[in-house]
Amino acid sequence: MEITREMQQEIVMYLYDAEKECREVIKVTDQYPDLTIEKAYDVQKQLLQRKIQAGTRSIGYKLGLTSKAKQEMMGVYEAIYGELTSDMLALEWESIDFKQLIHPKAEPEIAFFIGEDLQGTNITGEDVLRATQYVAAAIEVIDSRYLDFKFTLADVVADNCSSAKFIIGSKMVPVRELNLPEIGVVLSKNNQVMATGAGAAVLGDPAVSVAWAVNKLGERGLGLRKGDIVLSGAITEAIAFQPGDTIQAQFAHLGSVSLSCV
Ligand code: 0L1
Ligand code: MG
Repeated sequence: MEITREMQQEIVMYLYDAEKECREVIKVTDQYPDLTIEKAYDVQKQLLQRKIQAGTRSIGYKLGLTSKAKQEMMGVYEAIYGELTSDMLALEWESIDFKQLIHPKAEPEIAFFIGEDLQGTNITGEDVLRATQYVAAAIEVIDSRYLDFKFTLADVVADNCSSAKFIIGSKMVPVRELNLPEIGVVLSKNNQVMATGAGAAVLGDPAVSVAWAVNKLGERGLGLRKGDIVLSGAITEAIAFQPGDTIQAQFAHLGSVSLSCV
């Protein structure tokens, strides 16, 4: 069954309301099994428009499913992208309110600060490095709107790739000073190490991951703009947290970034 414009609008409001009301919902493909990935990106874009109407702003992109482990777990061979909005940006010194989320998880990522517009369908990791002003440590909080964090690829794309919040560390480092695949990170919860990894876990190189997103955006006539922030993908598995928990990501060369949840 073709997913019509009306059906897309219905899906947009279904996901918009679930996020706003902090409640988990049955995945979209249970009702619309014919939702394709391309149509799911259309839904994602319309969901963003709805959020912009409500007062937020687009400030960049995030990559998901960038590790081989996560791709294999979902039986897919491609990453996905979602859009970051101004209301997702959380500050390290302000606690995250659990009541505003459903079942959040935290994952360490390298954030790129884009210094010049970048658009195309043949963009390489080198092109991304040239267009990047700084990189910084980041924690992304993902919070799927779907029951038990279970979904198909089309579901998660429509749901803006589980995006919820992100926090950026205070140390901005010129990207040319770093070898991104070799940057190590230790992810801790309440001072206990939960996971470790290195930048190479993100499609071999976080810059290659960002290039993948630019090429994918390019196919839709879109691209990165000067000033965009890009979260390049999770370096370790995502860790669930609850009120009272503190999560810290300690990066080599980039310093640390943390979140506390109340
Ligand atoms: O940022 C991410 O890696 C999440 C992508 C969507 C998959 C998930 O929610 O685990
Ligand atoms: Mg992520």
